[in-house]
Amino acid sequence: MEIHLIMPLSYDAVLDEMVATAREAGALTLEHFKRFRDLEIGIKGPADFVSDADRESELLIRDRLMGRWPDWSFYGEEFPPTERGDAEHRWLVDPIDGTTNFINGQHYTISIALRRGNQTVAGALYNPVSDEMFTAIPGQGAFMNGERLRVSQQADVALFAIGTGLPTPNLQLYPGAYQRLDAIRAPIGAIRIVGSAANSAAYVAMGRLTGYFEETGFSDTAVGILCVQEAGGVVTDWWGRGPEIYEQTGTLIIANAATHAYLLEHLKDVPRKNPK
Ligand code: LIP
Repeated sequence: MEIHLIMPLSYDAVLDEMVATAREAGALTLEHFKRFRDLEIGIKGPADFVSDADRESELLIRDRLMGRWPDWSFYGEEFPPTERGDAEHRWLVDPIDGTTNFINGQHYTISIALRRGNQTVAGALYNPVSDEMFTAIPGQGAFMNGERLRVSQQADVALFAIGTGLPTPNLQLYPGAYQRLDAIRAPIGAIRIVGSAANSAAYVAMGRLTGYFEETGFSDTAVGILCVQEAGGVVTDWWGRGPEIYEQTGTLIIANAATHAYLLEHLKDVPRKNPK
């Protein structure tokens, strides 16, 4: 009888390439970003300003990674997916997460996840403004610029710092966003809107936030989720369910254990876009 073994692959060298690629995309997008005040004189509208940078960033990442691993499929936010022969591996990329921040000259991130089946097997998340590179491989820990990350151990509710996103123009698409602030606000220490879902998750992994919740896209958060899990945090949907649900709905709690328990308790009954 023939026996087929699925060999575990080492993704260390792949991660090195992902990091180099994220840095290149960071340098490219920063060139656009530095000119955000041109928006005041109307050379371009905000949508063109950010979409030029977004699209150039995605093309750079796609060309570089697909040039190196031509059999792996590519899913980015800006262009239709590129399907390739390898049935297991695919890239999941957000070329600029935090587009509203970008338009306003504030921190944004570039997120590159490598998925194998339904697992994220390597992740690189780069904030070019602060030059912070977050990396993770399952079982090997999460790092920021090479330094090991641990989530906050804070268990005092009065000192919780909780991140979220807050839609402004498209409120009908995100029902309940403001009610949720009301539901969680007292007696916690702070609510912060970082403006990039990916960056918010990275902040949880390193303890700048004790927790984060939102209804958002999985391509924004895939790397951040892995970083938080590797840094000792908890990731579920708003009712405590796992990736089979939250990867579809994006209804996420990403937090240390104490903040996670608090958010589960306070979010379960507030309105949301995705049905329970
Ligand atoms: C958005 C984030 C924003 C978050 C949204 C979404 P985009 O991604 O930047 O902070 O609140 O849910 O993830 O549109 O900038 O790629």
